[in-house]
Amino acid sequence: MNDIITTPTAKIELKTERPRLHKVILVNDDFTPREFVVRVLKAEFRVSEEQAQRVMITAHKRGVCVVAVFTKDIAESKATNATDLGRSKGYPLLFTTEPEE
Ligand code: TYC
Repeated sequence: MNDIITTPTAKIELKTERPRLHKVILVNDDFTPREFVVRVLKAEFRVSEEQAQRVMITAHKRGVCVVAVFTKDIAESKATNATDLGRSKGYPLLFTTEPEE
């Protein structure tokens, strides 16, 4: 009866792609005090005093500095929280996110 045996020829490749990581970027401004930027970096990103100083000074001199990389959701929520900490004190401090290449 139904004795035609077919053997599959196409190979199925199962690829699990790693989720793309997103950078959190600190943007310089002329108003937020340096110490406040450092305090926010330590509180929201759990970096050391030295690392926070380095990131703050880099953004201050170059305009922007990558703080850290996370999955999209974490990067976005940390950037929002950190930006809101500045806003709550009336500062224009800004953290943005962008996907890593
Ligand atoms: N430029 C600010 C000042 O001179 C300090 C500062 C650094 C603000 C980094 C924001 O992302 C920033 N008070």
